Amino acid sequence: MSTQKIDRLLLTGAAGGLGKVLRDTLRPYAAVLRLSDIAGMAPASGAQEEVVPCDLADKQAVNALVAGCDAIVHLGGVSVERPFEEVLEANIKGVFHIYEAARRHGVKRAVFASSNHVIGFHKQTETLDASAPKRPDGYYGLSKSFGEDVAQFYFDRYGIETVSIRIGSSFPEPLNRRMMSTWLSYRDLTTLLEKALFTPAVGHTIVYGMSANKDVWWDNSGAAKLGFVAQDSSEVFRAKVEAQPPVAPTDPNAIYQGGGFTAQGPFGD
Ligand code: NAI
Ligand code: 15L
Repeated sequence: MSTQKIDRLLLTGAAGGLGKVLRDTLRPYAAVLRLSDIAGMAPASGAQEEVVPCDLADKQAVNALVAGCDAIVHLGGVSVERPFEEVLEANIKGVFHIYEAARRHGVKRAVFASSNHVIGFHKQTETLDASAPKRPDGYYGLSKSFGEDVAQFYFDRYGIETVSIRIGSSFPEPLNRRMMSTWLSYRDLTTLLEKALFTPAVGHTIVYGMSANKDVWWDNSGAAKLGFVAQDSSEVFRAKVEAQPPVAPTDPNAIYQGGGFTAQGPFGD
């Protein structure tokens, strides 16, 4: 565990599945954790927490949210495939507003919760490193691809450093066969975030967010360069997952890295 502490760390998406976990596990790394979401959150527990509701689509509100922060872990936004207009507001405008505010307030380090859906149309038979061509598998994946480009731009133009983590599937345990490859434990997520926040001179680095699973599709040497060593593996859940009915070879969940996301939408036709 790092002994370093960030003075004030902003965590967006704090009311979400990962946000609730990280509210606890990131505590050692910040003197003050500023927690934000559009959804309701538990009140601040003591002076080490600040709870600041905010809609990421509201540029002025995001500007005020970021004031006084020293680093940002940006998890907030739509986290599944949704109609483009929803993704546009929360994710595309949202990530732009976060980086604009970071620029205005002199924030020098961010971590962007990207997703495997940036490369979701690659086949499960391929092994990708972080430089593989992007193949977003929907509007959500497109928004994460845009977010990575925004992070690169704000580094090139303004020197704001970011680690973009293409998270696989971060849940208490893998929920299906595909997640045997993509699973990221909460413990490994926290370690990866620690490395992303404190490793010097990362520029804009893209890494994959996965545990030490047995059958994987990603060469995660970028994360290793940050000093990340995963401690967990989906293997301990194999018997439970393989007790599920088999997946047909024609099912997108058995073909594409992005699984079923590749077959969602269009919406509203
Ligand atoms: P989640 O959906 O549980 O949490 C996202 C949070 O963002 C929610 O609390 C939601 O209220 C908030 N949000 C949505 N729109 C907002 C807006 N306009 N303004 C402010 N807040 C808004 O998602 P989860 O699982 O916690 O994921 C966190 C981040 O990690 C997301 O960005 C997601 O795309 C990314 N990610 C997560 C993966 C996973 O396996 N859990 C995999 C890949 C990426
Ligand atoms: C994601 O990007 C989602 O946020 C999460 O809910 C999972 O669906 C995950 O990808 C996945 O691909 O399993």
